[in-house]
Amino acid sequence: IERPRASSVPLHPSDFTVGYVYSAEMTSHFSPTGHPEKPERISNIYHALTVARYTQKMKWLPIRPVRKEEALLVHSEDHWYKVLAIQDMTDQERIDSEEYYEQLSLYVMQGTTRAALLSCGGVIEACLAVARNELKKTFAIVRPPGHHAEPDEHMGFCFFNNVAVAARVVQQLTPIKKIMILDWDVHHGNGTQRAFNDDPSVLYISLHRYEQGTFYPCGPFGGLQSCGEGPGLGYSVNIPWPERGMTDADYLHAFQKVVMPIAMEFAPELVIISSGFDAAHGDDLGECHVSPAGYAHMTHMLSSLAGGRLVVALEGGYNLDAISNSALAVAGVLLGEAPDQLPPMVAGEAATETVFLVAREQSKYWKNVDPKA
Ligand code: 6DK
Ligand code: ZN
Repeated sequence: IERPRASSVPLHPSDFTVGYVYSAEMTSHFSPTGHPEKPERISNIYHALTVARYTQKMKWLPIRPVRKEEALLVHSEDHWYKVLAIQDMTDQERIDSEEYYEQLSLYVMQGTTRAALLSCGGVIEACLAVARNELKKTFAIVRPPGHHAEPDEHMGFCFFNNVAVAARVVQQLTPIKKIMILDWDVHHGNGTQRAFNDDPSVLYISLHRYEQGTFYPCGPFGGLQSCGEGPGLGYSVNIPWPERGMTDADYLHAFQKVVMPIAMEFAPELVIISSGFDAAHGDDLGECHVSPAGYAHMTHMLSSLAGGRLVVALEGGYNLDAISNSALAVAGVLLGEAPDQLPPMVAGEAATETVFLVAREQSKYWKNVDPKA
């Protein structure tokens, strides 16, 4: 039976194939003195998607706090209580601990715990909806971000590792076991790699700036030779850019030579994008030049995996216009629009050299990767 498809006719709930998570409640975490990881990051993205009439074509998924048993699939019990304790701190305790948090690149306030719980729960719900085949694709517009949060440490604007916890919950509650996490945030997701470093069931691939000792998170963990350990050897793939200024051409070159060949060989049942938009043109922290069309093309390529089961979870991204435009382009692809055509372009020398070195390293583990490419 044909249903009318005029845009003025609201979609029947069962017609939705794309969903999103957003709640203004996650604005309860903010720095009164100003900080790039601010509430407007998600409210602006949500506003842009609404103005573009995208949210009305997507199913809104209710958000809820992560449960303790879920968080403990990745985090220690100490860590859980460490984050919960933030909401019970007195003003004096908060002043006294400011330096401690600053050392970890964190700020905290009373509403921090609530926002962190919701952000993680939101990504869980976005992943479960796709893993249970209720929706094809979802976009989790959440904050605070998660990919730096380690099993026993909060750091780098992150409290719970939203994506890592969600991947574990999916494995526990659904038949889906093989999950790929593609992290295009400009920073290395040390927490996510740590969570799955020895686990072959979760493939972690990250493209990030890596100037050892100077670019956050600074350690050796994001290097191209950090490929996982034990049974997980080969299931962590780092593409470490040696300098600022990477472009669409550089990212697409890495996708062509390394990301997609490995992804196709791994054959995930679910793809989660740790989607920071801080490699976007105009981002002061990332200092790179990925365009909205560049993000659209990467999303489109990843949509070809896992029967189209794709979750986009927000991580970083600090230029409000850049993140809104990038999110719009990504959401357009989720909704089935073709990515804008990119102009002719070639990858730069630094990126070409990096991708070559990564391909050589990864060809030890993946027969699809050409070591000379
Ligand atoms: N601090 C992230 O984007 C977080 O990966 C990045 C964390 C960077 C910490 C070091 C740093 C600043 C910079 C400017 C002003 C204040 C603090 F987790 C994500 F959000 F995704 O650059
Ligand atoms: Zn980042």
